[in-house]
Amino acid sequence: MILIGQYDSPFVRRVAIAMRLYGIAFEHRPWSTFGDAEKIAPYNPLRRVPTLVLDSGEALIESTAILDYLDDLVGPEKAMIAASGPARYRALKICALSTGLADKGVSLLYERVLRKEPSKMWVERCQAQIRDVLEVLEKERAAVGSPYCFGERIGHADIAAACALRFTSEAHPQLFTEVRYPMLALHAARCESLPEFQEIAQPLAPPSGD
Ligand SMILES: N[C@@H](CCC(=O)N[C@@H](CS)C(=O)NCC(=O)O)C(=O)O
Repeated sequence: MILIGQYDSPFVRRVAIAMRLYGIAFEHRPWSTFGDAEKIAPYNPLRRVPTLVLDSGEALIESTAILDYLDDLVGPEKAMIAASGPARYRALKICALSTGLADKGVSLLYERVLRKEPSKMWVERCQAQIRDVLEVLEKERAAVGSPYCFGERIGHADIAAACALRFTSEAHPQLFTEVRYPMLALHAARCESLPEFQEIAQPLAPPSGD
């Protein structure tokens, strides 16, 4: 399998970390969505990452759909999410809040680096969305005493949250501070100390508007 995308993307990173934790081998093509857009296009007309090219040549897109495929591959015992019931839909909600946080962080970053004059309305909206999601995630994390969101084992919700938090702290350091979100900071630190997180990391390299 070939995973396309750079590890400064919280979406690519969550997929790559899951693949490492599952022990699924893959080749990595660290193509940039802007600089290498035409290399990505034959696999994904949206020119977005992550894109996972299967051995059959078929390409999967969207981190959540890619993880769904990988979960199926490893089977329900190994899958890093409950197969059904409340534990599954709660985990999917944490994943959605985390990837939504990352979406808004990416949007806010593009607004800053790609536009000569950022839209004040859009910037304020993204900032409010980011702050409110962080507040909710902080409360959710504080309510759970276990090392990870759903017990002793790391899951997709933990990975999605940690990847989104790292991206937010690099792209918008003023929005994510340890003082304001201590439980999330603790969660991020716990995940980032794992070898898979340390190996699969890349400092943020935003596109430039030039
Ligand atoms: N919902 C997508 C989001 C992926 C995404 O936003 N990727 C960014 C890189 S961090 C990208 O491809 N940006 C280029 C673009 O949207 O044109 C997912 O979960 O895979």
